[in-house]
Amino acid sequence: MLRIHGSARSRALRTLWMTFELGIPYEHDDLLPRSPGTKTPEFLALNPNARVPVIEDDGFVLCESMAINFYLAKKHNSPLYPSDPKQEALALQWSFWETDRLDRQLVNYMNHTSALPEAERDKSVADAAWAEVVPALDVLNGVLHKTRWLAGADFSLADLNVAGALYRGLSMDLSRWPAVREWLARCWDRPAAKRARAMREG
Ligand SMILES: N[C@@H](CCC(=O)N[C@@H](CS)C(=O)NCC(=O)O)C(=O)O
Repeated sequence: MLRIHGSARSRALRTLWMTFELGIPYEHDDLLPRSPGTKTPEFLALNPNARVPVIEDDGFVLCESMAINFYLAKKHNSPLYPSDPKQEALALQWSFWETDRLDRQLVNYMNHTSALPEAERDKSVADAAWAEVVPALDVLNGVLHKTRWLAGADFSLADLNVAGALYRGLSMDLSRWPAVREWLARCWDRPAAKRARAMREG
């Protein structure tokens, strides 16, 4: 049985989305980031980074949300896992790209503009993050202007990983990036995505 450690209010959102796409049974350890449950010896034995998500799959332990989705999609022979090596490589490319160019930058921007209590917000952190978010979204918009999906002719793991990470984009003004806005809406319109989103927002 698959066990997912991590709240929908964390990067485990993308793990839950993938799990719902696959329609597989799972147990949920609804752990919030930095909560005491992430500091216990038992949790640190699973992920010494003290971060979520982590999965246990019949004894196999894996962290890093992008890797988890590759594993789950491949193990369950999902059509979301590109069978063509070039498209598989594109899914890797976009997942690494998102992690490098956008993932933490977007979190920092949202934390320091809205999510954190006002007294804890630091405008210089928000500004530095935004200075990296803008060129990354420019790149994504340029690509999505020419192609409907990131790896191949249909929605795939590549789209899920990047759109999952761009959850916060759903509440941002994306008018500068219309192709991103439309693609994000298409991705998050999927039933599995809506179910994951309802868990986060419910
Ligand atoms: N690259 C990791 C990042 C994991 C991560 O940073 N998770 C956050 C929650 S979204 C966390 O647990 N943070 C705890 C901390 O910052 O101490 C992944 O994609 O899984």
